[in-house]
Amino acid sequence: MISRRELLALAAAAPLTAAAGAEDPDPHRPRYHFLPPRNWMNDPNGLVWHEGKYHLFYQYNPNAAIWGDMHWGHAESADLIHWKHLPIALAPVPGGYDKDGVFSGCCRVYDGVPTIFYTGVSPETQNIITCNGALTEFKRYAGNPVIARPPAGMDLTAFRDPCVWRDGSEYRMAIGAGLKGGNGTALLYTSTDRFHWTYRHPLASAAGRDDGEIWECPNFFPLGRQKWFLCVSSTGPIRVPFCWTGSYRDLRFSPESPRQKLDHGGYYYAPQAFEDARRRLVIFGWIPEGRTKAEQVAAGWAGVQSLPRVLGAASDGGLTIEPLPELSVLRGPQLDPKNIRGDSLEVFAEFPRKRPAALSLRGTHDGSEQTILDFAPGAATLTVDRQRASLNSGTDRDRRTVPLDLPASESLRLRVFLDRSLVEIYVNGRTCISTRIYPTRADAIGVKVLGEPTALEAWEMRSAL
Ligand code: DQQ
Repeated sequence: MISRRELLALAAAAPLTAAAGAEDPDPHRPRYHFLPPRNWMNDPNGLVWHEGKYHLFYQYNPNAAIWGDMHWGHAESADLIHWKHLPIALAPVPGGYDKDGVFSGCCRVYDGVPTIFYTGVSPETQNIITCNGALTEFKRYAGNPVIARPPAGMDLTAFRDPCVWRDGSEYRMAIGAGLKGGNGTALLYTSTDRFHWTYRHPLASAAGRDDGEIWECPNFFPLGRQKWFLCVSSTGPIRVPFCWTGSYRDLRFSPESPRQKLDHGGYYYAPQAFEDARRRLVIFGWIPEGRTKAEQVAAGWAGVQSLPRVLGAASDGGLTIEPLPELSVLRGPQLDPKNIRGDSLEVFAEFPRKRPAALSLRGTHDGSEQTILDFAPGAATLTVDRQRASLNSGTDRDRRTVPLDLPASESLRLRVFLDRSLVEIYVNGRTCISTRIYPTRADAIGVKVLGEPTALEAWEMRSAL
């Protein structure tokens, strides 16, 4: 284990500009997924569309490529794909209610005013900041904290990450929480003016330990005409975003679908959803690194946002998850299916449902490095095999088998977005798997397709930053 002091020393020695671009010498740094120019990023925050621009804020440590000293970084975009970095939006105020960190939260536009609801620490309190139209000026509400402590009599392990919505003329807030010795829960508050809040009861709670001991970063949104969507980032026994679709009546959410993992890769976490300009429910999630802290610090950056994903209601009551269709603007030259090579690609492959199939990515000529996506038709699983993903034994190298929601009547449709050290896999618009790989060899750019694809298309991807 490397100590925090050693890490900070390494951070001080790390290059301060690991900026992306054509001359970027860092072979692992993604080119079309969002990440800040340098240092640490985790949760997406405050996603909002206002005055013709999308705003993406994010948990940011401006001092090092490790978690700590939480600020809100900021970027804006016209299309959710190409981002412009803006100055840091929010910093802890010494001696203030967020002196130990500006934690996660959301941004909503009420009466024309972009309004941020977020958690200040410590202790964890809920606070409000209002913004100008360009979201470049931030004014702390004089009455902060608007929720200064957990509900009376509740012993909590966490009390953070407010998600706010409107219900008629009133306002609602769900706060991520964990009951000491108990389960994760999302606590529901109501307000008539969005500044004064009253605790009601849990909006929803974990049914057991398996659903999580703390629920972080709740997301609660209407989905289609009838349903609501709840997603929480669950910690312990596994750290993963769980979601459900269901009904919302009398200020309570009742799940009507089986619990679904929003991503099966073991990295994606703390996603945040919002309604985009076309009223689609779009979600971004944080994808952390899969290598040692020392390597992250030496690289000078850590953490990537997923591509924007569009959520929808499936006919069986579950969720559909698709990459934002406009991402096709990033497609460069289409590649000959017999000779697909590169570290920055989109690959679409369709296979018969009943036959084995596999796709190998980032392979060297001798195969000593490669990552294999292996479909087992009998079990209807996809195994992501990273055992040879990198010759660097300090990187994550495991095999993970993911159950697919794949009826016998459907062919297997794989859409794979490879962005150097990041792989995002979409299977039949229902299952997502995000993983990290760090090949060491310059010739680790080979792609091989095994099986009998009925369709195979690939494109080089352009940089988005
Ligand atoms: N990250 C934030 C918290 C949140 C956690 C702190 C989830 O607000 O609960 O950086 O990754």
